[in-house]
Amino acid sequence: MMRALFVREMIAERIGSPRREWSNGRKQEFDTTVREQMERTMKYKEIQQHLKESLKETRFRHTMGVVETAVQLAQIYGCSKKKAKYAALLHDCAKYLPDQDKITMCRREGVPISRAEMENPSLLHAKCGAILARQVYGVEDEEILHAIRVHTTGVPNMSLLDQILFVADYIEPGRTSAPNLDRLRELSLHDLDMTTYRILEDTVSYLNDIKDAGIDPTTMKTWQFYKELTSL
Ligand code: DGI
Ligand code: FE
Ligand code: FE
Repeated sequence: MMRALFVREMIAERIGSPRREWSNGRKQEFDTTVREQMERTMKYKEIQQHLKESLKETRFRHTMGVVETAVQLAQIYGCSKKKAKYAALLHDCAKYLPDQDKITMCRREGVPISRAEMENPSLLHAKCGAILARQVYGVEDEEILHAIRVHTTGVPNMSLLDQILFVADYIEPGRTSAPNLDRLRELSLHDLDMTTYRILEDTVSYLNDIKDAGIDPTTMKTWQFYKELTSL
C-alpha cells in the first residue's frame, strides 16, 4: 500500500503537478524508506499489484491477457520471455493519465507529439507508458521501453519484442470486438509478420470508417512497411 501511494507521488512529480501533502504525517517515512527501495527496478509482482490497484478492472484483466499471450509468442518465436512479460505488464500503465498530463509529460521529456496525437492524446499513453516504466517502475532495458513506446501505432521494421507486444495487445483472449480475431490468433502461431500486417490493415480500415479519426503518420508508414514486407 505504501508503495502504491509512493508510485502515485512519483507520477505527480513526473508530470509536475503540485505534490500532494500527506495529512497523516507519514511523508517523512516515505522519503526515507520507500524511496530507497524504489532505487531499483520494481519486482514483477510489485508492479502487478500496483497496477491491480490503479487500473480499472477490465484494463488490468486486459493487461494480464497481454502478458499471457506475449509470453506464448515469445516462446514460439524465440524472444526473451522475461522481456515480453515486463513489456506486456507495463504497456498500458499510462492509459488513465489525464490527457493534459500526458501532453505535459511528453513536452517535459522532449518527446515529439504528432498532430494526430495532439488531436487524440489517448494515443500518447504509449509514449507516456515508456516514460513511466523507466522513471517510476525503474525499467532500464531499452528494448522493453521501445516496445511499450510503439505499441499503439507500431513502427516500420519493429523488433521481435515490439511485434510480439503489438500483436499480443490486439489478440489477447479478453479482446472480443475486433473483426477476424480467431483467424488472427491462429495466424499468430506461425506468421508474425503477416499477423502484424493484418492487424494494421484492420486498424487502418477501422479508423478510416470513423469520421475525424486522425490517423497518425506512423500508423500509415507501419501499415505500408508490413504490406510490402508480406507481399514479397
Ligand atoms: O490501449 P489498448 O486499447 O489496449 O490498445 P492500443 O494501445 O493499441 O490502442 C488502440 C486504439 O488506438 C484503437 O482504438 C485504435 C487506435 N489507434 C491506433 N492507431 C491510431 C489509432 N487512433 C488514431 N486516431 N490514430 C492512429 O493512428
Ligand atoms: Fe495501449
Ligand atoms: Fe493494451
